[in-house]
Amino acid sequence: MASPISTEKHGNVLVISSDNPPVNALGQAVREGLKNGIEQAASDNEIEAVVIRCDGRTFFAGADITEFGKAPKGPSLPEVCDAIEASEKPVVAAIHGTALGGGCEIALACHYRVAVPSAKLGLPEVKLGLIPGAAGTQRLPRLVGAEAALPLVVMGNPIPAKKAQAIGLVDELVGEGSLAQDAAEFARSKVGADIPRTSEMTNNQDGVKNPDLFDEFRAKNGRKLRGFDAPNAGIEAVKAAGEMAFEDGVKKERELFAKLMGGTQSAAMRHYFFAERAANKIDDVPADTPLIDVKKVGIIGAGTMGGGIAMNFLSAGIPVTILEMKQDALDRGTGTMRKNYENTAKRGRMTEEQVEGAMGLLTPTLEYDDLADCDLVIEAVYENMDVKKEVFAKLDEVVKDGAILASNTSYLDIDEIATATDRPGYVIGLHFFSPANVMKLLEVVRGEKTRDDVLATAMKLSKKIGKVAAVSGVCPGFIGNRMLSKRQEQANQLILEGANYWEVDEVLLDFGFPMGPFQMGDLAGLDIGWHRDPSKVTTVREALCAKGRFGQKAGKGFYDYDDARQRTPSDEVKQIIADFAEKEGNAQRDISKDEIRERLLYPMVNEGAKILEEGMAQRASDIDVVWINGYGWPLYTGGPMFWADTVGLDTVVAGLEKHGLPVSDYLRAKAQKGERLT
Ligand code: 3H9
Repeated sequence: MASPISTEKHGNVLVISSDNPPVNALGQAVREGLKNGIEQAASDNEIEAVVIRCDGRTFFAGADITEFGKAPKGPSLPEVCDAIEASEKPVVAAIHGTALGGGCEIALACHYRVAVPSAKLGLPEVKLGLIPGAAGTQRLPRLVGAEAALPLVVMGNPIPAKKAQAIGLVDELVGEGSLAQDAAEFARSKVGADIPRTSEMTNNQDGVKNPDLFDEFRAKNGRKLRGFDAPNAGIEAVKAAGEMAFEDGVKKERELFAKLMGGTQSAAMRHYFFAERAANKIDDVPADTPLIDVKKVGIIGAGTMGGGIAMNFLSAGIPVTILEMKQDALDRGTGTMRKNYENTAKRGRMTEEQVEGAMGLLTPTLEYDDLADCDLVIEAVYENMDVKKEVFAKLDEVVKDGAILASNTSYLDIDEIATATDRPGYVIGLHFFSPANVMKLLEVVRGEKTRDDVLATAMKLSKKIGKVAAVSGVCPGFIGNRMLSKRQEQANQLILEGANYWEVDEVLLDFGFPMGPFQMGDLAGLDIGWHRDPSKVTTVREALCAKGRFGQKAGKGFYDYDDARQRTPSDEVKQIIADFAEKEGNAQRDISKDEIRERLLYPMVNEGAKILEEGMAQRASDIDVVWINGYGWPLYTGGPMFWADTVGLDTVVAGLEKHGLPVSDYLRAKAQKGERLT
């Protein structure tokens, strides 16, 4: 097979090019080719300088993740980096697209880095539960200092070329259209100059002079990093870079890297990386399905949900017409949207111009007719089948043919909604999660008659508005809420059997969720869907509402809240629960944290298995995508399905049986055959 690496002489400069689509991952053949290219440059007397560049959409986007866990073949990435750095002829990295992970490490091993302004550089290994493993944690701080290196290594977010230049990671910005020529010219200008080798630099001494830097960084970012192993290893490695000789630092990095690579967190996060990408693909919809051009979006309902949904499109530069029934509701809704944008601007994440730009794309209206020329209309009205059907019948009447009609329902039957129209093929569910302008997940609900182009367009659009999409079939609650209801059932039951509700929350917090079910209820409002009759009390939740305990907004729900929203368990609620348990004749007992965890999570796995069996999710990993992005399931466990595989399906089945909970045939069969869900 032809090598993905080619070389070409441009006078005294050898240009080494990689052509390994889609992202120039540094697989075996690429590494071999790079090493050969450097050797060729060394042995050719006409050559005085070298440029390393890539064809296609990006510079090397990292090591080839598909090779992880397999026996290493050919030169390792650290070897290739060392060979580049050791070159006696200056080597220049010519960067476009994204120089990520191993790609950034290649660039760090080069003697100079030039980039186009649109390029991004970064070390995202932490997002795969790893740290850089080709001396990135040792070379980067030597080049840019420990303080500037820490966020790159520990948080993993790439930075634009301009910022990279400001911290010293990029030497020169060059024209978007002339990278190859400019890089060669730059390389030529360095012939004869002393060669700057990153491994010999000493800018990392800032961390030695001020060792508090590391603890301060940890303290500042602690909340975001809670539960993850890799970020701490990253901090340790950057610290080591200042304290150790390069070779020793590299050894330290390798030890940390190898430990992470062998651990479950990295396996889980690598699973998630591919899961997110797989979720965007629909098995029976061809990749080349023609898309519907969505140039204008209509939203029905300017409440919290409708407003949040609208913001996604406005932020992506797509004009939105938003409809309400009454002027004051419309004004309130658009006012909230503006306020949200302005708050983002205050935090420095948007400019005033961008706020005005987004709001300028919004057209508020009270007339259905104004939705006529929209390519996509999403309704976000009250969750009631009759109301939804009425809205869809009206839309069918006024909106142009060929437009997509979507419902944001979180559990209603999309197929039934579609019957209100004469175009069921154009009806789809787009279930956003609250706050819709923030939450990453979009559950795309495929109705029985939803057309391929409608579905493919929804998936494409989700990417454009920065969402992570997963497809669900039509079933009550779809993937996410259907599984959530099983967890909630157990949570409600556990507190009637003697578990304290704050312990139930704590078990999930310890597991890695941002909050437990009772905290979540308090945050969302316990009065959602309440019948508003304080004399009618059939559940603990209704009993709380009857006493005005509506949740955080009322200062009291399951918990009492102080002015700083700190929560404490409430004696009143304890009594309410105790009274309820007595009335229902529930014997009280001590319930261990293990039992709580198993009873909350195993039934979710069981429901996930049923969802798979019924074909409501295409693949187990789609369920993981839903739970990680929509419900705070900890990423480092890989999602409920991957987690169940890690625990062992036989253990899950045994646990369900021990607690007297149902086991689906599908799950039992998988466990018996020793198979995995993912
Ligand atoms: C590393 O470097 C370790 C080293 O420090 C040490 C080693 C010793 N490998 O995301 P997209 C595939 S760790 C293999 O849809 P985009 C991806 O699966 C690595 N495959 O495109 C998809 O395949 P498919 C550190 C990869 O334009 C296709 O490429 N680097 C890799 O939205 C297109 O991807 C990273 O973590 C890979 N490294 O985004 C960067 N990357 O079409 C990971 C992508 O079959 N990559 N693929 O579904 C990314 O962040 C994004 O892919 C990127 C492009 C921003 C580059």
